[in-house]
Amino acid sequence: MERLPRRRFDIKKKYEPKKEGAILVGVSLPSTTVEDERESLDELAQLARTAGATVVDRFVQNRTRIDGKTYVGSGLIERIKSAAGLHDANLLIFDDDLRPAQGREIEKATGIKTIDRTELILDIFASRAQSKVARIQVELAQFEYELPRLRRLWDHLERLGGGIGTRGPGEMQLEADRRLIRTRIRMLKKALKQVEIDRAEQRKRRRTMTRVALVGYTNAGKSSLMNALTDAGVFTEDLLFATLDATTRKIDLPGGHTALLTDTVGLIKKLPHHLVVSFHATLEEVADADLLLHVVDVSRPHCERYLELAENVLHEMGIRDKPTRVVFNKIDRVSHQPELERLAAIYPGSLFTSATGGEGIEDVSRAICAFVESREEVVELAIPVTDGRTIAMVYERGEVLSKDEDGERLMMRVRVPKADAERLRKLAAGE
Ligand SMILES: Nc1nc2c(ncn2[C@@H]2O[C@H](COP(=O)(O)OP(=O)(O)OP(=O)(O)O)[C@@H](O)[C@H]2O)c(=O)[nH]1
Ligand SMILES: [Mg+2]
Repeated sequence: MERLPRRRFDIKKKYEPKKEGAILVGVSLPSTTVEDERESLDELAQLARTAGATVVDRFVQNRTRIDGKTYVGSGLIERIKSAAGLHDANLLIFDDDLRPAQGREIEKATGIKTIDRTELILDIFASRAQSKVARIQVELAQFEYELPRLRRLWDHLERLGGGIGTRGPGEMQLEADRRLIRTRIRMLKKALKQVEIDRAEQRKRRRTMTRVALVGYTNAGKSSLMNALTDAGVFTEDLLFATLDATTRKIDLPGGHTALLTDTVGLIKKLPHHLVVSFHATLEEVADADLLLHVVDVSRPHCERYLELAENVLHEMGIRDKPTRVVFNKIDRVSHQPELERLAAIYPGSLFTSATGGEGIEDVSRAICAFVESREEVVELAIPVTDGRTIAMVYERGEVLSKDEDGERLMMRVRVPKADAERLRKLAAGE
């Protein structure tokens, strides 16, 4: 991969979350219920905790429409200001996207650093990105997000002081930085293109195997399930977005079958658009899968909503109509059996597991196995030894189980995807 130039400043460290006392602010519009917004703020609080901030207060305002200038009304801005003084808060987190000018106005009115959900998620991703690919993807999303807000970034420096270098925010400097960021965005995109080409090549090589991807809301237990089914040993944690990069492992199934299992990044409501775009290489692993295991944390109240929310994000990414099995995970935390029965009735074919306790893991293996069997067929072919092209294709498309030769023909027993079976039979017969 091409070496990227060193960055002149680090926009990652926009604030020091460890020291921050945060106030959360949400708006309940006529299209949402107050309960919806409360739930959304609970999740925002979890995100804030994941970023290392301490939530000291929260506000939800009922409004018929958003205030163009300060997002919420001036009365609430005053209340937030006094609450911040009371709790010694130094960060406001808005649950919805703020326009750059709105963020500026709120900071002016309160004197407190203000970010929105997107910025918070970007920050979490930035601090958690481990692999080179994840780091490139996050950096790209951050720069794309920051570019139109660069003026605001400099305002931060002037008014709130510190953080990112201390150079003067002159217009020329601003323009120079914009150019620098644009150049870097181009380099990052180029590097990601190469990753996508490499991964597509890798997938092509492994095409004969059925591909299964674990998807679902963040913290549902996807990585834990991956570890229970394979020896991948991926990182799991009780905070959001523990996984940012895709991990793929071969999984051995009953009856000598195999498949490829991929664990990938968790989904969340209002996943920032820039992240969806820049995580294309990672999400392509999902788009390319033959079967999705949609993991849901069944111990969360209204768990079906998270199923629906994750499905919506998948739809937005253009992933729809894929064979899917729902996996209700963390059953060890549910003591109310009728609830599980209710879900089983609503979602036929769903599976129930405890990834950490071990229950139901074999059912998942069996479900994958049944899917693999439904897609594959063992065919017996007799191919003229002179037909190198068809023989090569057999090796490319299938798994050769046994072979024999009588001088003229090559007799093979091959496991191939059902979609290829008929074609190979015809080719072998010289049709
Ligand atoms: N009690 C219980 N805890 C579980 C189970 N499965 C996972 N966990 C815990 O739930 C937390 C999240 O698990 P992960 O496997 O990291 O979840 P994930 O879906 O990969 O999350 P992201 O990568 O952040 O999207 C961890 O603390 C796990 O130990 C389960 O079946 N029962
Ligand atoms: Mg994970």
